[in-house]
Amino acid sequence: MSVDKNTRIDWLRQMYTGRAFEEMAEKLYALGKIHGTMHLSMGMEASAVGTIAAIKEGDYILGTHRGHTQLVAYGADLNRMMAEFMGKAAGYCRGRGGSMHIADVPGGYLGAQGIVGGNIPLSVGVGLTIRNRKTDQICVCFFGDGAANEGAFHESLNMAAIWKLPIVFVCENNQYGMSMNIKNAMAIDQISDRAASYGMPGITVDGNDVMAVYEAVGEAIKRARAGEGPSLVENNTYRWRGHSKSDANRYRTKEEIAKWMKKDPIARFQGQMIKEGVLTQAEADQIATDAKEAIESAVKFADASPEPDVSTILEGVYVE
Ligand SMILES: Cc1ncc(C[n+]2csc(CCOP(=O)(O)OP(=O)(O)O)c2C)c(N)n1
Ligand SMILES: [Mg+2]
Repeated sequence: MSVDKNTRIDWLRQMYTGRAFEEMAEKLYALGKIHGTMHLSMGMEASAVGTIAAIKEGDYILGTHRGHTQLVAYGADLNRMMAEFMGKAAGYCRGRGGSMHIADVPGGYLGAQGIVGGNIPLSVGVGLTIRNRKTDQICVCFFGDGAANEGAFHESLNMAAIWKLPIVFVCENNQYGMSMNIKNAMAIDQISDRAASYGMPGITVDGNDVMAVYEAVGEAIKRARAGEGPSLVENNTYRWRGHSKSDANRYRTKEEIAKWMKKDPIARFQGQMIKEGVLTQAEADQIATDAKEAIESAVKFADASPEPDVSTILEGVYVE
């Protein structure tokens, strides 16, 4: 599949922006400007960007607790995103959602998800809605390897398959569910093998190769849009940081982390483009600088935004 130069440069920009957002979020957390916890996806950028590159306007995305680059790739406004992380009134959810519950429902990003696997049954509802509307929309549902061991995963894939719903299930297999390696959590080598038991196609791809992800998800989307039903795409990848902010990383070796850091999806994609002669090192450096500047400017915006007014605290509370 050939993808034009400008589109590929845009993917690189999105990956750099996702990385820069997380580097900044990590700093702001350490400074006490972001509260709660946070799950960083550094090292997994190609999975988010390659997947979202394959959707079109009007489609739906259900994100995860590790979804910052998913949001960036979706085209979230960085100012409103940063304000949300910092609990400010100008945030996407007026500062109430934060990293794990940020959503832009009008735009189609139906939300990050703090309940592991909680978005998988929701995607069945989204798929059913699309089918009832008779539009050609599709829904992409992200989740992790850990979520693929939950009952909700199995029930949802079964229902999506029997009803031929337009859903692409995207498993971001980063090899760990919290501190447990996938080898201790399942007896199969590929999560995509599970697809066959529900009667849908399943494929495992190198999740650090943005083009491979784009192609696999693109095929699955084509199928979903044509009314042929759901698919499962497994993006094999790795998170560089600990599970969350409270993780001391004691369950994996420095060597293992270093091995995966050598497979950095950004350096790899950039290196390919430079080798092909469609990008220069200077242009790549500029993209990286622009990404950092965009994030710094988002922090300025968020810093200047007021805290939500206390008088609004019950707005959006539906059960008292
Ligand atoms: C239903 C539920 N069970 C447990 C948790 C605690 N928890 C948060 S993230 C996580 C691990 C999830 O692993 P995976 O699905 O592989 O996603 P990853 O964190 O690796 O991106 C767990 C157990 C939760 N948030 N929700
Ligand atoms: Mg995982």
